Amino acid sequence: MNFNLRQLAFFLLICCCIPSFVLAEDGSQLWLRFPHIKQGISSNQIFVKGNSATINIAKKELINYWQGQAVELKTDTSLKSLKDGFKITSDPKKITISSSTEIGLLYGVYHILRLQETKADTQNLNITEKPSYDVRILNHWDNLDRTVERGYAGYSLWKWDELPNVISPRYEAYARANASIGINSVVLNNVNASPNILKKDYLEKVKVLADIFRPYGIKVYLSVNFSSPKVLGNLENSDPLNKSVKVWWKDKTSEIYKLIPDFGGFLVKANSEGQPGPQDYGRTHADGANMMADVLKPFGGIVMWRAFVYNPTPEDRAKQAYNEFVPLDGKFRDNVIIQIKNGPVDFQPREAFSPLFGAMKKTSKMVEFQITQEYLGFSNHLVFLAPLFKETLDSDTYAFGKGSSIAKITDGTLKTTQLSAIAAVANIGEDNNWTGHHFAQANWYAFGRLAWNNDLTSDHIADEWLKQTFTTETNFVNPIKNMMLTSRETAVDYMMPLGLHHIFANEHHYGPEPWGDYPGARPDWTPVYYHKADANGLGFDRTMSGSNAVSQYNSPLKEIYNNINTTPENLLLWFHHVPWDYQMKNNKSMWDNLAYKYDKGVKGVRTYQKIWDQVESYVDKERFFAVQSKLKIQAKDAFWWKDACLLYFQGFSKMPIPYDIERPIHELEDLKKIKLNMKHHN
Ligand code: GCV
Repeated sequence: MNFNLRQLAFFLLICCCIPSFVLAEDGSQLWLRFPHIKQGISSNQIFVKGNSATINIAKKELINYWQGQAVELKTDTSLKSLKDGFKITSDPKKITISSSTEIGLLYGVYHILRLQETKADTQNLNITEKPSYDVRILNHWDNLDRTVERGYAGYSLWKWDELPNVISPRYEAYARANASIGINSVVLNNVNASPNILKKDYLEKVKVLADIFRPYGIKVYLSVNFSSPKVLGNLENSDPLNKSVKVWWKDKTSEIYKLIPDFGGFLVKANSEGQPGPQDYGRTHADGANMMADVLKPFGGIVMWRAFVYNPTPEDRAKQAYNEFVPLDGKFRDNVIIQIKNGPVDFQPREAFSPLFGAMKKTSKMVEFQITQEYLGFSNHLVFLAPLFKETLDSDTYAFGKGSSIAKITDGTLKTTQLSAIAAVANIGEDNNWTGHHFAQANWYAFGRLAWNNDLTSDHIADEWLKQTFTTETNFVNPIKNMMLTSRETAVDYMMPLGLHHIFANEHHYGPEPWGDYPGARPDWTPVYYHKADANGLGFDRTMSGSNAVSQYNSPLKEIYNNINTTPENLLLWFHHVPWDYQMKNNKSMWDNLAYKYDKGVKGVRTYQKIWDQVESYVDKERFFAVQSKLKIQAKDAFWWKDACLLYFQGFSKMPIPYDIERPIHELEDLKKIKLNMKHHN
């Protein structure tokens, strides 16, 4: 900025008179803002050997932003057991970051910058960090036409039409953001994969992205379509046991590795929701996955094979992945990892964890979370997902007795298998702020931080993110952190409390449609299939006398879930068909509890609006108003959910809405007429 003296005086006056003076921001800098820093240390305060691209990035970050002591970056092969982790020690004059890898040094640099920006102590450091998972991967559901399936932040970041010639600066910014939180792998394209991604011209575009990402420690993976040999190679079929199919994959894989020597491998959605797969030829998921694993093996690549399979059979959808995959345990190659959604249905606001995690002891397994808010209000609702991620990771499967949490099963602590990985469906798009809602950035951040260290608490992650993304002022951080930490439960309350699930409007999944029962549609794609409301009660009976999904859990969980009195109340309607007047622990009926939960959810969002308005002076105008507007939408949606669900279910319960809560403000018939024209890209 160039000021003349008068302007400078005016500027200073404004800064002094309004302590909360903050410049406009569009969120494009994510948690890497460094608002008060003009320059960091000089290059002669950095001691490091070598000048690889990764080392140069580390130096640049220090020169731009680090304002503390001198820094020594030391590669140290004795730290191999930390993998890409690092050690940081310090004295008042110097910080030493050591790692056995260069990317570990860069992670260490981001670590001290994070400490600086969160105003943590940087004087007395004695830190050792080792990543919880080897593969910390984002799954983009980006199509080649740049639409993003379940994406709510604009078009895809990948400008396929312009690549490989035109390079968007956002490719590097994206890699940097990921590296700053330890994400080291990326699947570029949708699991509903176009075979075209494997065409030569697309692979050349992929290579350019891989080259940009490499110095940031990020490997590229691709989702592949199982029919590729037939579609691209004109083969008779894509049968995994057909010799020419194997040769096709072998040749294609060599072609990829010639372009991208550190290519990560394939992600596969097979025989699921209409996608082709080995079962089209009477083969198993293991036959399909192993065929690909064999061709990737010589290059060090892996196959992430998804367990998200279900068909419109009379069998409970929640049981199908387990039924399909458990008999295949022990049959997968060691470079295959089964990617399992956190719940057995589909990324619902709350699900019981998938029982597959507690089974398949001879097979590598990884969690797939969904960062993009397909079932959580898109990019309109403020829902901080760390508590959901933690709930899954901390769930005890009892696979090896008490203490067999999903975290320990998947991160190698309970070592039964080779590979450790964790994935999440990205919420990133072309929007200036990357994620649509400013607070949705926190979910990208939270996934990365938990993939790095699954012991971190939601509180810690929210705290870090807020301080870097907004301000370290306690009067801002404390109330807003509290809002974030309660926001997932609030969303569950106003959408689907007590274990209700999948009562969303058809296809686009925004808003309620508990009455949804579409003539001719697959029953497992209708809300009535999931809530089963009738004159007797509400909920899906998955007990031994119902679908018997409880039997897929290890003892004592199967017994706990089988018994209505011991089932956690937040999963009651997931496992039981519960009478409307069933007395819950607070001595109120299930119906009353349902009503109070919906009301609590609405009240929660109304409170968030007040909390947000009270911190206006701490936030730049642009982001303040953007979040304020989104909270208004969220509040209206919460009312909509509450009224739609209570008025509809009341038709069965025939019980009054408790008189001490707000009365409905909608007519059920009007709500039933709402048909949103939302795009759903498959
Ligand atoms: C990529 C859900 C979503 C689909 C998604 C699918 C999956 O069904 O609605 O859009 O497809 O999950 O995870 O494969």
